[in-house]
Amino acid sequence: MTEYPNPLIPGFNPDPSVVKVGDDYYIVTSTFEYLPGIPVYHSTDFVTWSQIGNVITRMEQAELENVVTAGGVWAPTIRYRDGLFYVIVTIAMGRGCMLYTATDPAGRWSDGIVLEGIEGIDPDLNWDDEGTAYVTFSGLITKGPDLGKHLGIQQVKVDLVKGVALEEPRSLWAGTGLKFPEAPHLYRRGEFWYLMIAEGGTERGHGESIARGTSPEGPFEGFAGNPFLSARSTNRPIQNTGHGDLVETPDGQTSIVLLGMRPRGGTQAFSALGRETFVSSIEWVDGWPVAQPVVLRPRAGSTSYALTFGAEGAVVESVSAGAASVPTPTPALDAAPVPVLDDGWLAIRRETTSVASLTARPGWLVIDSDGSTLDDPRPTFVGRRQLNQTAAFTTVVDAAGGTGGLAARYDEDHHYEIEVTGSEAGDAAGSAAGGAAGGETGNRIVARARLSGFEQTFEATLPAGPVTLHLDSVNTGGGFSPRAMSSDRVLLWASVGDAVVHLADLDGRYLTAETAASFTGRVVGLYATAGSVAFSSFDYVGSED
Ligand code: 6LW
Repeated sequence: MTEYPNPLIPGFNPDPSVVKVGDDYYIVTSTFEYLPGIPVYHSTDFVTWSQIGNVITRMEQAELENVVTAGGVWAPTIRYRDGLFYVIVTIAMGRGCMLYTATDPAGRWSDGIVLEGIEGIDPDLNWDDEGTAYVTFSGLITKGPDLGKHLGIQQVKVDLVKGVALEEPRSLWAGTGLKFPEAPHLYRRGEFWYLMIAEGGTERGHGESIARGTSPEGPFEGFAGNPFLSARSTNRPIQNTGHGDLVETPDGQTSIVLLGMRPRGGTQAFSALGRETFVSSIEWVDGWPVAQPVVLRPRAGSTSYALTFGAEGAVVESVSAGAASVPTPTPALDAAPVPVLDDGWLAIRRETTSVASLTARPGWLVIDSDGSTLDDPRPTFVGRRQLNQTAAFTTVVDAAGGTGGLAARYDEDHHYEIEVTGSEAGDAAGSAAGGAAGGETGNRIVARARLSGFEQTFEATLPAGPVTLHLDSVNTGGGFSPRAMSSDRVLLWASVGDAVVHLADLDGRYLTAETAASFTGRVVGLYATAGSVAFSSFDYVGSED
């Protein structure tokens, strides 16, 4: 049994689904309100993974402009049949059950069609021997007067071309009685059809259960060993394990690709990175799956990359050896007429191209503010996933024309940031407002912690010129103290030449999946809130310290 790395795909990558086509493996994950949506990761050995594209690259594919936070792109399933890749997904509190197709999983993916008659989440797609397509889904009602009601695991036969259910949903199974039976996947194995689901909710009670029958429509008989996989009530480093998908790995074994979290702190309470993608192996005993515990097996060494913004787009100046086995900056999907950011950058409820320009000022990424701030649902922000438990992000910013900086974000209510207002912008704003900034020279630096209605700012000044901004996520040092109960500390600091200001040392627990609870993970990136702000680099160094 091969020991594959864990996390398999680090950072904000929940609800993984996997498909094997020949010797190639593809994994997709959830992205909620972020665009581009549904990253596609590729591997041939199940060890080295790279992002080859995204399914949702155009606004009109998903209509996420006004989707509520914690809604949006939930739980895609990727499948392949007769030369075509299919991704079926719920746009929760939005368009509903959507189907996208592509001949090349790197893209371009279709505009997508709504599958009418499927009310619920977490759709799975499979076909029987006659080619009848089945969508099996979790009957959680996410809108209307029955919001929150759960109908168990449901199924419909569908016409994939017309985009309609061919029957009223049938109930298949409600699991063992744990809350939220969801994430169903249907598999053919030998004489049986297996219906695997997640149960217990996506938090610490999460687990996987399975049932089997001789027809894809059931009836299904539950496994006596359910839930056959769970980390609940254990002290394993990887918790919340569930929402899995089965695949035959290169070692010839069955493996389960699933979500998990890595909570830290004295009581394993807070997960900075959110829900990540992990893998574990399965043995079949008497026709039922026996799962190995999901073991922490991080890749050796540190992960790092350094980006500069040249005329060709974001130029990768360096990538560490470790980073070769995790998502790294890749060329943009579409052969764009102008340089655009690579597939690993994310924007919020809008496309990255509507936020950042690589041509406005050669050698710089420029963000023009539209007056929004990070408290707004659609800020002018582009960022990347934090990939490691310990991480250092650095950027160089010229804010002579505005206000902007570097932010760590879970959602509009939970973010920490450090920003610069350059002297020209500060003079203009200060004079106009008759405020204190007027007449000052140099850069005004503000660090801000914004948490669900609370806000704290920290201020300093630095000499004029481009400012280097730092956002570090560091280990609390362990032990048992109020500080050690948290996931990490977030340090915000800035420098111009030899002048350095350390503005804030913040408790990271407020930017974790358990606290923000908005389904996403930690995304760190660049933003502007006034005028026009330019960034010349974006560097990352991460480790599992
Ligand atoms: C997803 C559901 C879940 O649809 O959380 O972990 C929801 N499981 O299956 C959003 O990620």
